[in-house]
Amino acid sequence: MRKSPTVLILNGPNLNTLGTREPEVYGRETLDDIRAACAERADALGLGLDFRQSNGEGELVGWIQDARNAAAGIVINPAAYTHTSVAILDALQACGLPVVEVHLSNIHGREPFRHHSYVSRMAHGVICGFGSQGYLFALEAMARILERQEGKA
Ligand code: CA2
Repeated sequence: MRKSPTVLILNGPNLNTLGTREPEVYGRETLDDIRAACAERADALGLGLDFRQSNGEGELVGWIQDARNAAAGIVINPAAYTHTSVAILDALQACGLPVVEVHLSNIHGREPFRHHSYVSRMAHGVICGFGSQGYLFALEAMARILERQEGKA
């Protein structure tokens, strides 16, 4: 039987404290709630899931480098690093995997400094403003991208 392709979902700084403050912006769910919903959806889509969070830019870069040999695609909410990190952009570009960027909030309706994302430059697509549901949309989108890739192989 063919092995399910693994999708790596990466979460950036402070997302480990989700559900504890600013529920009007980020919702009431915790990152563990999102992890559980993603695991269920990945299973339904025939995907393996590796779901991680780090507060460190270097750790995220390391995980992206490792994904080259361990995952079929990356879904990433880089959190504040979205707006600052050329290192994460470079790592994503170098790893060569399809990337879907996700944000809980609509970054374009917020402060001007959140309107620019380094990652969007190379992402296949960006989902923002749908709260935790956005992660499920991102998984659906990744499943389609991988299906299309497989069709070409
Ligand atoms: O909307 C998103 O998903 C963001 O990536 C979240 C980041 C923010 O810097 C981006 O501009 C948009 C912030 C994550 C902070 O996580 C929190 C956790 C608990 C309570 C408040 C924020």
